[in-house]
Amino acid sequence: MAKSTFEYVKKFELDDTILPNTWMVVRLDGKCFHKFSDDHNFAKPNDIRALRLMNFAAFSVLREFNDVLMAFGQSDEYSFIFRKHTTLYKRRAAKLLTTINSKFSSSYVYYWPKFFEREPLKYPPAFDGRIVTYPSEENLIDYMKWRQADVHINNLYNTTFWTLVLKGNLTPQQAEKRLCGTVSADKNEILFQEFNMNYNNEPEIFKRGTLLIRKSISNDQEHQSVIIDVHDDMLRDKFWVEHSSLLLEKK
Ligand code: DGT
Ligand code: MG
Ligand code: MG
Ligand code: MG
Ligand code: MG
Repeated sequence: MAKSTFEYVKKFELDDTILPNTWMVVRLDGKCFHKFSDDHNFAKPNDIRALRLMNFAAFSVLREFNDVLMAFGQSDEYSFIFRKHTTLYKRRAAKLLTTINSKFSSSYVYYWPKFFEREPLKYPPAFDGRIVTYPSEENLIDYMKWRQADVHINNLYNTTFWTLVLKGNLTPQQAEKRLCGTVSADKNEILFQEFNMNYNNEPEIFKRGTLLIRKSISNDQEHQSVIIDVHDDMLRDKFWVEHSSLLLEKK
């Protein structure tokens, strides 16, 4: 069939192919989850249902896209790391970002009732997304460390803040003032001295977020790959030595 006279419009589509052989990271983040978490009565500071739902939605993404090596989630965000040499969607940025985001977002809604049995979803949530490329393994590892350090800082603050409010009967304003200028050791000390709480005993999922990785399991008959969730400390270089195979290219 002859080309239509309209077909030239296709030329307006710009190329957004990402550089080959680089680490691509898609990070999604809930839109206005400050409000969304209030509207859906999330427990403070951490709602285990909400975290498990995020993990399950990310799990659906990994199950569908084999080129996603691993994913890391915390709070209302999730990062997906593609294998370095992936040619999925010819490495077109918009195609990768939008497909991952919509698979994640629709899974979040689809599986909502599985985790929030008695809490109906009041309106459809949205997630923003970005795709960032890292040229070296060192940069990628630092990215993972950056996101996990963020969990630690926020969770220690939030845990102390909400303990002061819920158990110490301070107003949010008083709790904020109390924590102003404090360092990590001070917060650990407040929890321990005043509330007999050892921060170290808080659940790992709250302190460290969730890393989804693929693990191969083999017995005599067959090899299979499963997706597992771990809450290891990625800030220790030891983690990356022990898990060096994570970043190795499987051709
Ligand atoms: P954004 O991302 O700019 O559209 O705005 P937000 O409001 O989503 O802000 P963000 O992403 O910086 O912070 C995440 C918010 O989600 C934060 O206000 C706390 C809330 N959130 C996330 N997980 C939980 C949870 O497990 N429990 C509660 N109570 N709130 C949570
Ligand atoms: Mg944000
Ligand atoms: Mg957000
Ligand atoms: Mg966030
Ligand atoms: Mg199509």
